[in-house]
Amino acid sequence: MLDSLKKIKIDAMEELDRVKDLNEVEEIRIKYLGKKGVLTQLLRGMGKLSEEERPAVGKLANEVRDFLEKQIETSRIEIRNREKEKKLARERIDVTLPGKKILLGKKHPLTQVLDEIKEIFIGMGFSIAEGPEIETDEYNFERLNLPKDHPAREMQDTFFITDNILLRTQTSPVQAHVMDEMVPNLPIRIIAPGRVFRRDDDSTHSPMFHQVEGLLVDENVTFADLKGTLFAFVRQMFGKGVQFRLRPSYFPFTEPSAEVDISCIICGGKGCRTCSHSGWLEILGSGLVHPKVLEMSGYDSNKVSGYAFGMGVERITMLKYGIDDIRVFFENDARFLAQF
Ligand code: 2U9
Repeated sequence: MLDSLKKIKIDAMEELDRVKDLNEVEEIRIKYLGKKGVLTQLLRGMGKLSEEERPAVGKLANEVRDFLEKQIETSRIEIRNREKEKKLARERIDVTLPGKKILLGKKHPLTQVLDEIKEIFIGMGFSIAEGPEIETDEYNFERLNLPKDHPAREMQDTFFITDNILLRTQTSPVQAHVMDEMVPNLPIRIIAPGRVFRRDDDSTHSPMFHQVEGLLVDENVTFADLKGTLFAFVRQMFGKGVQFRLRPSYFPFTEPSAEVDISCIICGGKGCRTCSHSGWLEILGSGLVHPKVLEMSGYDSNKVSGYAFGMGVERITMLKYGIDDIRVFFENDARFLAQF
């Protein structure tokens, strides 16, 4: 029996030397170590052995089994390594193939336009001021010459939180805070970009939208300064060829007040649906700061004057890109956003 065990070991080793793939290794394992395998069968016959013979045969049988198990595992590892090397030798990296495109996110169109607006005013010496989106009635309305019973409050249907706390309807309270901090220093030259909230909801009005409002306060500020600044802005924003006009208007916080129109950038001024066939597009409101507004912050309106303006970022973006529904900005549809 000892001889048979030695023979099994030699036969199995010879067969293992010739294997070509993992399947053949498995066949050898089953043939020798499987339930009906040669070694297993032989061990079953051990019962017939005498007490003296048994320990030596048992010892050798265990050794042969351990040895074969190790050899089988070694063969497996060798075959896997050989296959890996063959695969690597076959594989060639084609450096002329186009690379995989990495999808990069980009800025939302409103952020792009807001950044452009900021850049233009920063270029003209303005600083950026920011403030809270939740405001008091005092700063959102009263300090802008809109007392509690003022009819112009109707123009800004408001989300009130309590009688005196509200979601700001404009960014003007930011400018009022800045004036409080600055008084009596001059000049004030700021823009206040940010989110504002009104109870409005249709294709051109959203309950949340973005404004940029500007304020300049100094000695001897005139309407000509306002016109020059806004004209410079319009030319940088919409191009050199665009026409520009001021139209008298009314705001409680400016006097006199004017709306700014540009020649329609869709039809060039000939008249189309976007400009309601007028040839003009209203893009911002403006005026000289009302003396009462200056006085409420502690400035002497006999010595100091200022101009202010305001624009809706959504409206500017819609006009710039010919978008006719404000809601697309907030729907997060990648097909829309990918176009910018
Ligand atoms: C202070 C004093 C005056 C800001 C101004 C406008 C004119 C204006 C609208 C444009 C479209 C708001 O987004 S919109 O609906 N704004 O027309 N805003 S003057 O005047 C100020 C601001 C702060 C202390």
